Amino acid sequence: MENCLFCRLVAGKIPATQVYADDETFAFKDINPVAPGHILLIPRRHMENMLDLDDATALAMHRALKNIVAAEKLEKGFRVVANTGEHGGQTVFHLHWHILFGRHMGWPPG
Ligand code: D5M
Repeated sequence: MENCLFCRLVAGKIPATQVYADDETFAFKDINPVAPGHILLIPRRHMENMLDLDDATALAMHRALKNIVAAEKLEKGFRVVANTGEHGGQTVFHLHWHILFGRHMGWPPG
């Protein structure tokens, strides 16, 4: 998708600080972190949100998440957020999981 920010990022047309990559997924540091650790995990293939996620890609995303958690040594915990749609606060319409860590997370979110 030519006009999709994260498609362009995964294609190397926009710089990113890569954290993890495999055949189906890509992870990089969020440009506007809201926690000491803030990684975005995305599928390489364009899909708008959680509702477009197919079974195979969901498995790949989960496997990537576990690899990142192990590599970043997140045994103290972390939070995964998938802002979805207007009321969910989504601003980039290529599915991404925010992986937040490095501090105690509050609840409820804003
Ligand atoms: O989150 C979209 C997120 O994408 C937001 O936290 C900023 C991040 N972002 C936007 N552009 C970039 C680039 N170029 N690199 C890294 N991170 C970026 P949402 O859940 O859609 O509000």
